[in-house]
Amino acid sequence: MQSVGPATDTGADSGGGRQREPRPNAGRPHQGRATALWLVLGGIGGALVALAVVLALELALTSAGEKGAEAPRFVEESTAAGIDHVYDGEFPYFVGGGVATFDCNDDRRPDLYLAGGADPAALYRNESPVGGALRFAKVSAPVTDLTSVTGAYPIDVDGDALTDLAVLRNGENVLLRGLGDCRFERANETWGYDGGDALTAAFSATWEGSATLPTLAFGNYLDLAKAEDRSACADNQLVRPLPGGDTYVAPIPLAPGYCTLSVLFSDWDRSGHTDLRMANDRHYYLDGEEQLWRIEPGELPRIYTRADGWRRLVIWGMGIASYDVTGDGLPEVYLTSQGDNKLQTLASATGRPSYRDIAIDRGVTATRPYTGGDPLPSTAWHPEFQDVNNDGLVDLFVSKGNVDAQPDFASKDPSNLLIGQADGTFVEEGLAAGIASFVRGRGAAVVDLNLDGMLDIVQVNRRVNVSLFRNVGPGTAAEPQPMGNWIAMRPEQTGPNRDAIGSWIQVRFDDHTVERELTIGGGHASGELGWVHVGLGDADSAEVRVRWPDGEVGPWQEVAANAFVTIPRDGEPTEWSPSPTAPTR
Ligand SMILES: [Ca+2]
Ligand SMILES: [Ca+2]
Ligand SMILES: [Ca+2]
Ligand SMILES: [Ca+2]
Repeated sequence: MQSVGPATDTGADSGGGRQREPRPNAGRPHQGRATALWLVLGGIGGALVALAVVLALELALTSAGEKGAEAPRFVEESTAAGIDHVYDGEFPYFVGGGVATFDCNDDRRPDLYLAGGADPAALYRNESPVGGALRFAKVSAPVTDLTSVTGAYPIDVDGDALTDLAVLRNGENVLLRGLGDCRFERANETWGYDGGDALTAAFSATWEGSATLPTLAFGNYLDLAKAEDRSACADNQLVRPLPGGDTYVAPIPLAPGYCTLSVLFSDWDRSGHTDLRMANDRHYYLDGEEQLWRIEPGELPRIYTRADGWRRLVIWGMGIASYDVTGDGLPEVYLTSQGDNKLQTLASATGRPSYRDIAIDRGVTATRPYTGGDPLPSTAWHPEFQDVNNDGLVDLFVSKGNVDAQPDFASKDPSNLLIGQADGTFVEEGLAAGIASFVRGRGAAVVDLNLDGMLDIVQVNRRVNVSLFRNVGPGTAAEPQPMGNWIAMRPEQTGPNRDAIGSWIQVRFDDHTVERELTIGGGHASGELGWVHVGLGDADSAEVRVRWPDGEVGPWQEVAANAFVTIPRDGEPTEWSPSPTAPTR
């Protein structure tokens, strides 16, 4: 265990202004290749010619490096890893198909809970050796093998340090209380939660004020009792705890609902409290739009209106990803849809929720398939910002796949891996990365499944097995190679909200600062709880600071790169090393 003291520079709150000498790109693969080539050519004589060749090669590689960051390679190995699971069923299981990634047996490896639609959901325990091929073991139990599951989100509802699950269903939603060793118990009655009977595919949660229990938001899709009526979207629900209590009271309807498929509590204006964003599917509503609800503790929810600055946006809203792409401290919002996707940025710094679209500027519209030859528009579901090549620039994964057999949309519709560039744009690298396939993707997670510091991808698919992509960097399945430095963090506090949801983690390295908001919600029917990953490029250390959910800001603390670090609220960052092999019971 290694802990490190506070960094010398406590810096200004805004961060990012501090300059350091840029590091030389020592250890970059192309330099090794160039040196080897020089030696070979030198050996066969004509050193001067060889030098010229090397210089030209270096120049070409350098300009290529400036033009575009490299994508890592992914190896698909779900069957070999022991996963045999489909998301299946006719309408209404055309939407949903999520995965919850979280640790259920305290080895800090992310385990998987996979929605099955009409088939049972399944829990898989992660038995992957560190840095090795992925391996999972199915954990069957009646309490988790529920049918009619559309998605799930991990959350420690009762603050006992055992992660619980919010299971979303066509029918009654179920809260599962974690008991350890990947066992769960139904907790709807214990916590006073009425799971209702709606078709739910969206979830988010926030801790309001000093409440013991989180406030839960459920996004409901069609009202199936009135499904013949095209405007029959179900209302959504806000579920708050009894003030000062440890049970829930009757849900508050969030009406009108516009066939919601993703919801997210986020502090969009950095005011210190979170509001509730909703992505809604225009396929079924008549006069609907995207929505943002103001959620003020102790007050009834209120929809943001034109008078507040909210602008009407009508899309086939499927998924939400929130991340500060522009680096000004305010998160952008990526919204998946059919055809073009949106990247919303605040139109002004006035604190009004007026957004404009910068998806075209940044190269993230991802409108049509990039390979496979299908000319029709795409159908996008789960978006997620993560740094998959550890170069310090965030990348964007978007799962894709036809709703079922919609003729106006692409049937060969590969998921996207948009690699972030130094100029702020993104470049499609799904094909080079090896994740291009024509399965119908749904929910997903970009998460380090084998604890080697490279983010892997799990994607739930309609009717066919889950896709499980292991990130091998520039290497191969047999010999993965690291691709850049990284840090994986977990803030922890005592009391309710142990995972410090609502925190902002700031990571400062080289000449920039990355900020990440800890949220539960968004995506498409899929949630993650665990290590927060930030790529560091060539930096061999970083300074880390947490703005805790109540607004208190911790000190800058230096941490070494390539480590898993817990950040306790009242203590120093502590390195954690995984045991090389996972427990297998
Ligand atoms: Ca685990
Ligand atoms: Ca718990
Ligand atoms: Ca990157
Ligand atoms: Ca990995």
